[in-house]
Amino acid sequence: MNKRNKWLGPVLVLAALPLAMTQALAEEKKATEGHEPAEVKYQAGGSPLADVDMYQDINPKAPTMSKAEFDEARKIYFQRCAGCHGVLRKGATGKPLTPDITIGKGTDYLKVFIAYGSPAGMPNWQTSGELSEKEVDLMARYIQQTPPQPPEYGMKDMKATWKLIVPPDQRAKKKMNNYNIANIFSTTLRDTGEVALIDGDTKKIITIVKTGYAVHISRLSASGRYLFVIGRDAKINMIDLWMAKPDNVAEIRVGLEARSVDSSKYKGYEDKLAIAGTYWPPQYVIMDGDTLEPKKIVATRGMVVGTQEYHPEPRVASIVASHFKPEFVVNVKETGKTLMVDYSDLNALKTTEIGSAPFLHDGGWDSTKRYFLVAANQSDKIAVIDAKESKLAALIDVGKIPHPGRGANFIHPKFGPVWATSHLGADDITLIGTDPKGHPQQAWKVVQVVKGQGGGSLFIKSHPKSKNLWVDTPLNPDPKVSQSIAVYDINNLDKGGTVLPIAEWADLKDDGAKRVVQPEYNKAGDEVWFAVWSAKNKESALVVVDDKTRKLKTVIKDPKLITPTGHFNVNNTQHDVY
Ligand code: DHE
Repeated sequence: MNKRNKWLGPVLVLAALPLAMTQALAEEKKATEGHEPAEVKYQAGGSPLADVDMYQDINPKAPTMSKAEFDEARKIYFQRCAGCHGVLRKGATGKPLTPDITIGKGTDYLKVFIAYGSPAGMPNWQTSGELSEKEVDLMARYIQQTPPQPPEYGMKDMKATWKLIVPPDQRAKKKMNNYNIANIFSTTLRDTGEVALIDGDTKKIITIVKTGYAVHISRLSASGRYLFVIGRDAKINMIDLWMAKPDNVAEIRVGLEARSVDSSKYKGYEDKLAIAGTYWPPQYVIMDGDTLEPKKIVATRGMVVGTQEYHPEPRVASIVASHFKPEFVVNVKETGKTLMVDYSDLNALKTTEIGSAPFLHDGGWDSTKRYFLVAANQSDKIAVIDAKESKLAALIDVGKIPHPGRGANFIHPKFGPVWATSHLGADDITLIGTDPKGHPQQAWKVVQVVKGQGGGSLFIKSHPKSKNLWVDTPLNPDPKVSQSIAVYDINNLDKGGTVLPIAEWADLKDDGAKRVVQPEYNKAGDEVWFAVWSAKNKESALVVVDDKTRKLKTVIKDPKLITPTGHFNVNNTQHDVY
């Protein structure tokens, strides 16, 4: 449904609403302005908390619900709503939906809002056909009940799920296969809960490894031997790439919902520790890097930067390992704090807390790996963390909802070294100077904004050996834009981008969504890989493009390549090359 039709529903219904309700809706619109439909769609992914038992009390002021109705509504809430409104409904990027607010509004008001959405970004759940009238009524009553509280998850729970499949002393002493490990791609098969390990040289699938539910990202150990994969259910799989056929050697569930994992990279600590951050409970855990045995759990609940109000569920977003100190860089979303966690002594854990702006999400290193640039996405800012000095180097205003993935580093012909991000909420490609010594005038300033194909971008990429900058737009509402990629000449950005019809090149048999997502280079830096992502009952593919000629090189298709999304090159992920 296009944007105009989408908002026609509320306009028609507003005419039939009492004045008070019309005013209330207008106020609501104003209060939530700034939320972009692409961002809302992105965050409305299912949460594994839908199937978790929770504590529930009863609010006599809330409308009645049977237990069966409540359970059904709770499931829908965690599948569709929790990503924006929070597990405890205290508000995250969406508005708070606690009974003190919702009971006053009443069932009828809430039904209209859920059914028709708002121009500020609340999806039109009923008119889009996503929810039935009965389900909308259910949800309107549900959000007036006391929010159910998912359980905590501590050391005992983690230990109960920890499996050491092959202990370190029983593992291979040398590489037992002939694969060029550095050029393997770990490809997320999102909806089957697996990763496909693909040989980057031959483009053949080496093996498919079972992982967690709605698998999310892959990261490498410092040596490049171990691959860590995390699912949204907070299950981590540790895959040994030295095995004759790479497979799991350890696994653990570190919480009830998660997105990020990494391992120690500082000299002397290579492959020693791993870390994962969870969305629920809001905490991170440091594990043994060889076995995934959990060692130390730290909660992230606390005060929001600026307002200094308590937040009960600040989720752990991106985590990277510092190259300058024995530290993990842990970005806590809702409180807007970056924690520099010194892992040299887990019994006397030292943490430097750097406040910047709420809604820290994804980010990447500059080319020297001293500065970590992280998007405070709903704050429309990029925070620059100096990993050498452990302080905030800058907080930069950028366009709407920056979303860099890890971003892209390259040498700009005029401004020297820059790092670039694209945006979910704008068609900007924002370039930030990253060289305080050589180019002090440009350092931590937006030096150029290039026009992209449109909003709905998630990932941007370049390579030290390339002259190209690749920008995806998988969440753009226009299929022409979401199914193609724009590529720019970094020496002539003013010329504008060239659009390549990646999904068309994939030549898929089904008429799926075919979203083109995440440019990722091979080790040599002369090929760029893209996922063409369709629903799980439709054909998907990976498309490989020659970086120099920008021509199609290969299409990788296989019935087992179901819902491929992220694809992580071992060398580039291990060494943070982007
Ligand atoms: Fe991601 C990175 C969170 C939806 C593909 N995603 C990240 C990171 C976070 C995050 C915090 C940074 C991790 C790090 O560096 O340590 N992602 C979230 C969400 O909360 C969100 C918005 C909603 C959800 O329901 O999960 C979400 N992500 C998605 C998708 O729908 C994507 C496009 C497809 C998929 O497979 O799920 C997706 N996210 C990715 C990828 C990366 C990522 C490919 C890593 C990029 C990289 O280059 O390293």
